[in-house]
Amino acid sequence: MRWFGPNDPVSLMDIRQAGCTGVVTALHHIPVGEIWSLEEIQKRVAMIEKAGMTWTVVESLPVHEHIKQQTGQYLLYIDHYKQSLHNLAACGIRVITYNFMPVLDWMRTDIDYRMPDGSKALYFERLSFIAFDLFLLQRPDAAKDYTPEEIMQAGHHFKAMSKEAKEKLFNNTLLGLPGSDDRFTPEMVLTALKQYEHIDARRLQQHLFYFLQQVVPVAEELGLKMAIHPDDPPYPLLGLPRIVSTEADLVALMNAAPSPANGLCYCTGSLSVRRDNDLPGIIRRHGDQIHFIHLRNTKQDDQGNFYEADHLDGDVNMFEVVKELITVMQRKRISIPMRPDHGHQMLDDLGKKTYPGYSAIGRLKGLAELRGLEYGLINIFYP
Ligand code: DNO
Repeated sequence: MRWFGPNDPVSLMDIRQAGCTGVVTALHHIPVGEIWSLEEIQKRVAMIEKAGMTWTVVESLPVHEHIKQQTGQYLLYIDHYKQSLHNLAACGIRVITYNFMPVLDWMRTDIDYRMPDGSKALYFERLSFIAFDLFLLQRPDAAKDYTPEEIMQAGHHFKAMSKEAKEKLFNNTLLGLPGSDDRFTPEMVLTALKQYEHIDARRLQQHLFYFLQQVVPVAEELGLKMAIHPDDPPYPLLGLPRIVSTEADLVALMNAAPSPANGLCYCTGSLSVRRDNDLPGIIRRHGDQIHFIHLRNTKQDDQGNFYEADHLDGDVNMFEVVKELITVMQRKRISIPMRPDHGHQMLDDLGKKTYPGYSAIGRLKGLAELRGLEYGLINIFYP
């Protein structure tokens, strides 16, 4: 399971009791771009080992915005990145997750979406998102990205919202920005977006390829596995390019720096929001390059709204996905680290404040279901 570090309200013991042996974490207190020192890494390793588990995956070693934009000190930040990889390898950590999404990481409009059973899920509502973009952020040129029909509907939707609802929408939408404990103003967000004014998808892709060509050989030499996380959701937002959304994107980035070290964080929750992504097929075709697995389900309607469904429910055929993953692991005789991604806020967690999607009980439930599925499949196909 993922652990956000000593300030995470979900403790290492909670994670252990959920049945985990490996922990996924990051040094969130180190500013993006700075070197992760041996001392800081070792301290974290010791904390996790004291709790009877091991730190198996880094999520994330974040990529500085200057690297994505190829501006300012980007060469220095790439050197720092390599040094952090050296230090992580020296501490025995092998899998490094990162993403190449400009400005925002994940994006949802509602983090308290009520399920019929009273539990809460994360939700992306397209009209709310359009209303945020047009009327709260007031991004110049935003209207170009939507149809007249969508703009009209978003206008009605926005008018019907209370002042509190608007404020909540604004804050929720910006939770995926790094440093989200701070309050953002529309001006701050618009300034960040402006940095990408002249960077289209092609250019951003070249920046990613350059980064990979620099970093992957180092990772390979150190015996590390790099795992890029797909865009969430997997399409352009707020005028920003997104280049890790489709199978073709994944193939292009793997071909840009061919190496066993240049691989994927296979995230079903992110990839499934595009209906043209063939999830089991991606495993069949690229299983050798999957270094880390996020299992999560989504349920989408025809308007493009989606919520995070129970792990075994929703649009992802989890049976097929887990079956394909087991096939890869059995063929290669390896175990690929997996974590249940997100979970509903439920039971005692309803009164607690945790990172959106990362309460304990919902993830524990997801993990238990996924392990049951895996156990059943292994016993049927590989008795
Ligand atoms: C959200 C996560 C992402 C992920 C990063 C990886 O819940 O899946 O924030 O950790 O994109 O770099």
